[in-house]
Formats: sequence, C-alpha cells, structure tokens
Amino acid sequence: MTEWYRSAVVYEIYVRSFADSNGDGVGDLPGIRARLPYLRDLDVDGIWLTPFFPSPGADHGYDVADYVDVDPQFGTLADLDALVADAHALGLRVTIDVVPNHTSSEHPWFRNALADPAHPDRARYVFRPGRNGGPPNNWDSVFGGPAWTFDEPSGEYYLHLFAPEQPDLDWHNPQVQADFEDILRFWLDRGVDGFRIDVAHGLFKDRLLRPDPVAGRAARLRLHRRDALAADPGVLGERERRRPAGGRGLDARALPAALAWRRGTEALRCGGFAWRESPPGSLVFARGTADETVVCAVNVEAVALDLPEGELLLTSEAETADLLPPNSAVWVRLP
Ligand SMILES: [Ca+2]
Repeated sequence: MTEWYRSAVVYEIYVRSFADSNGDGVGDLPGIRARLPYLRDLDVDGIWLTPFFPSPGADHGYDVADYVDVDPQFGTLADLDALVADAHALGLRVTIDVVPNHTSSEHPWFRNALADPAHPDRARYVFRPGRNGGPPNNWDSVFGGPAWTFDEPSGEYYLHLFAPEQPDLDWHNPQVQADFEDILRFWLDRGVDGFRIDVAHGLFKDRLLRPDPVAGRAARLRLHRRDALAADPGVLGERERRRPAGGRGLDARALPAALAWRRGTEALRCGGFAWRESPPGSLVFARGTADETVVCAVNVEAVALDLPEGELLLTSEAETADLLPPNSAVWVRLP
C-alpha cells in the first residue's frame, strides 16, 4: 500500500453545506459529485467527507445511528459509489469520517443497552454506578458539564465525553474493536481510500476511570486543538476560503499559491515533526529534513508574541510584522 496520505493535500467537505443537487436546501452527495472537476482544478489530492451517515443530528452528524449507510437527506449508497468512481477517474482520493469514540444514543446498540441492563450490547458502552451520590468521577464533557448522565431505571451512569446523545464506546471491549474493523472493511470494499478518525486521541479511557487532577480540562483542550488545526496550510486554505471577500487573511485566489508553496517545501512533504518550547498561550512545532526546517507558530491568546526568527512563508494575518497578533498563525523557514 502506498503512503499517499503523508504528503497529500486533502479538501474537507462539509456535506450539509457544500452543494445541494435537488434544491431542498441541504447539501448532498450528488451535489459534491457534480463539483468534483472544480475540486480537481484546485489541485488538491483528495477530499474528506464529513459524516453522511444516518444520524439524529445532535452534533452535526457526529452522532451516528448507522455506520454502514447514507442518511437519506444526503443521498444513497449508490450515490456514494458513483461519487467515489468519478473522483478516482479524476485522480482524486476519497477519505471519509469515521466516528468510533461514541455512537448516537439512537443507535440500536445503545437502545438495547438502555432497555435491558443484561443485554450484551450494554458492554459496548461505559456504564458505572455513582459515587458519594454523584457521578463515578469528575470528568467533564468537552461540551460542558459532567461527562456522565444518570440512567434512572438501572441506577447507573453512562459516560459521554461529548453530548449526552453521544454515549462513549468502551474500546477495551474486543467486540467494539471487531465492530469497527467490520465498519472500515465495509467502506474500503466500496472503494474509499482512507478515513479521518474522529476523536482518535480519546478512544481508550483509563480502565480505572481515575479522577482527572485538573478539573475542567476537557473544555480547554478542545479550544487549543481547534486552533492547532487551523495552523496547517491545507486546512488554513479551506478555512480562509469561507471568509467573505475583503476579510483579513487568505482568500480563494490565494489557495492555489498556498498549495504550490506546500508542495514545493520539502520539509512539509516528508519532514519529521516535533513540538518546540513556546510561551504560555502559544503552540509552536517544527517540521524538517536535514536541509530545511520550517516552524509553525500559533498564538491562541489575546496578547501579541514575538515571531520566530527566519523567513516568513505564510501568515493568517496580512499585518504581521515582528509580532504574532492574537488568534493568528504563521509559517517561518529557519535560517
Ligand atoms: Ca439536497
């Protein structure tokens, strides 16, 4: 298998809004398919489709009720097959979201788990008795509040790192691991080239569910992760494209130039990755080869920071001088 994804520029498509083929006001798979030539002309290597699976929509499709089907508002499995075939004919890879940290509370597994505490599907989730009249531990939901919801009929709590409608799966359970092997195989057999794994960093919880010594950490981690994502040029281009004309930073006309810059920078195509020391409120990482090192600095705080020394390659702010403005990012080639 080739490791095409290591240097690929992937265009994220939010399925609901990208292109509506039938005029019902909701983006859909046939709409994306019709615009594949436009995406090829942007010179990207592939696309990433956000979740299009049947879902009640508690978290924009990141609450999946059926992992191996297409939500009717977005199309059908046949539409997906046609999209993949056309993309491949144009030389575009197709990656799709897989959401393995949690299911929808409407997934049949969770319905079974709630309906009967003795049902084997209950072991796919994390149900625990409370402690001292409260939840099993002090973990917070990324969306705010406790990461536990009380299931009154059984007298136990269930874990959800996100919304209560997104119960977490127990990845220590081999059945869950086998379930997702089957799900990945289903889509690979349909020709999908790869997956973007949602919440990949959070699948395996501490088996002992020990308390977090830093209360409230989940919400802060999320804030920083979002800003770090925006620091990647491939993502930055898409983010900036959505800004209205006349807004600050890059716009659609700058995207091909940003992609060309990325392809021409050896350190970004095949360099290693390392975090660097950085002041509080900032993130700095480097990618480099023996000949070249580029550094990305992200300022997530409200104060301006000194720019790294070197040649300024790309910035999210037009006015960057010697300081990195609040809520901005730069790429710098080190001398
Ligand atoms: Ca539509």
